[in-house]
This record gives sequence, structure tokens and C-alpha cells, in this order.
Amino acid sequence: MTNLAIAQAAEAINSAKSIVLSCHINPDGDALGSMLGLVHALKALGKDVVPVSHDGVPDIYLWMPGAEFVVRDCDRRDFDLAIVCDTGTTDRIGRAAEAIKSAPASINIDHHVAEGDFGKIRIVDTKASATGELVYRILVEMNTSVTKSIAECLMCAIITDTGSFRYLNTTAETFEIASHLMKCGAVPADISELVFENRTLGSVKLLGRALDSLQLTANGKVAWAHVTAQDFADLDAADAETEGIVNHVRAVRTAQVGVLFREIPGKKVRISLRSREGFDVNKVAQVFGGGGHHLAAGCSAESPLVDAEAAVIAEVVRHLKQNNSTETTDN
Ligand SMILES: [Mn+2]
Repeated sequence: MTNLAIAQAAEAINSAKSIVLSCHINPDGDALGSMLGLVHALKALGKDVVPVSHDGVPDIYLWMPGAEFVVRDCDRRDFDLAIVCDTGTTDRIGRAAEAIKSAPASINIDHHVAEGDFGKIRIVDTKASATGELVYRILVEMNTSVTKSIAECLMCAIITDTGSFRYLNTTAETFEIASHLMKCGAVPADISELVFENRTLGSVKLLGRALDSLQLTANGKVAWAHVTAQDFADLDAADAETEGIVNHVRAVRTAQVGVLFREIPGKKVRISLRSREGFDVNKVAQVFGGGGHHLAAGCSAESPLVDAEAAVIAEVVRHLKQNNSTETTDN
């Protein structure tokens, strides 16, 4: 990504009258925060703006300023410009795809590793901690005044994707941007509480079930756990309520990789992978048709839970062995 692309994006936004925006399915704080941060800026410019999220706005993000503008579907095909946040492919935006594809101009704003090639203008930087950082850079280019609403949306994007500034993707620039957002009215403590300490009872109990199932393999280097369809039924909980559980799995001292399996009714298994520096979980996720980042990735499998577990853990162990043999050769 270049400064030229940012200038082109600002130009495309300035010349468009109607703009459709979208983000990936099962949206997280970064997907929604970056999309809504833009929405506020575009509305202030008098643009006709429609943000579309296939899965709407999950409960824990409903406080976000502008959440009320988000629609789950859009029949219009008359937009001048389409903007997709936090994914590079229209395969991951669900029902928004047709409206997005119909616009003559398009911008992709993303930080995922090689996730597609959507967008005539591509603001893609895998070193950005969050898509929200890239949105911030565009707003600066546009001389947008960062209102409290914009600041809260972008702060939420950064807080969620950096695990509250703890993950390796956090850079000096992340703090510089966050510092400015705070001066513009976003309070990180409030946002953290709204996002991380705002769990349903079912969600906290699911954490208990998952941790109870935790197992170690490969001399403790791989920690893995699951939530079964029975757990979801017993606790009347949904898959969205498993968010963040995988981080507890990886927290085991010896674990280089943490994996959480969720058995979704209908025989589908969703898998989240987290690693420490030195192990690229994106490579494992890609083997199963998924993707993400080096330290955080996901995929799914259409097989019974035990089979999905066996296949994914075997692949993780295989990559672990490969890593170790590369290290030995390098020495
Ligand atoms: Mn993101």
C-alpha cells in the first residue's frame, strides 16, 4: 500500500455521492469500528451512505455510535462507490456482495494476509494492527475532523484487534493513533469494559466448558479445547458467545499454539487458532480453506468434531515439526 493509494481513496470518496460499505460476516470490533468510523465521516460530508453487515451488529457492539445505521441487506444497485473493510474478498461479505459488486468504483481497506483482490483502489497493509488504523490514515488525508463518534469507533477497532494493545501487531504508530483518538474523546477503559466485560452468562459458562475440555499435546506446545453442540444447547448460547475463549487456551505457559473447536449444529465445526511469535497459524488455516493473520486465524470443517480435531491438530503438529527442523538447519 502506498500514500498514492490513500490519496486515490480520498479522491474517490470526495467525488462519490452515494456509497455502500460492508465488512466481513461474523463482524468483530475492527470490522464494525472501521466501517462505522468511515460512515460518520462520510455522513458529515453529506454523502448518501449505507453500511451493510450480513450478520448485523452483535450485542457487545450495539453501543457503537452509528450501529443504528447498519442494515443486514441492501437491494439498491445505484451506488457510485463501494468500500469493503477488514476483508479482501466479496466471498466473505454475504448478502452485501451484490450491492458492493454493482458500484463502478471500489475501495478495499484491509490488513489481512492475501485474502483476495477486491477493490480498484486497495488500501491493504498487513503491518497495520487494525483496519481502523488504515481508516484513520484515510481520514487524515481527507482532513476530516475526528469527532467523538469517529474516535470511539476507531478506538474500538484498534482495542479489539490488538487485544487491548497487548498483541505483537501493536506498533508505535498504533499508540500515536490511539493517543489522538483519546484526545478526540474516546475512552479506552470504557470501550474495553463494554467489549470485554459485557459477556452473557452463557458466554462465561461456555468458557468454563471449553477450559474443562482443554488438552495438551506435543509436549505441551499445542493446547486445544472444544465447545460441543451439547454445550451450546445446555447453556442456550450461540457461537458468537465463544469470542475470546481461544486466547485463554493459548495462555497455557508451554503452548505455542492454542486451538478452539466449536461444534455448530448441522455437523459443521468452526476452528480458531492463536499462536505465539514464531508459528504462523495462517498457514495451518489455509490448509483447511481458511485464513487470517500469522498469530490469529480461523477455518471450518464439514466433519464430525472428533475428525476435525484430529485433522487440525495433526496439521498443527506437522507445522511445528517443520518449524523445529528449519531452526535446526539454520543453526
Ligand atoms: Mn481486523
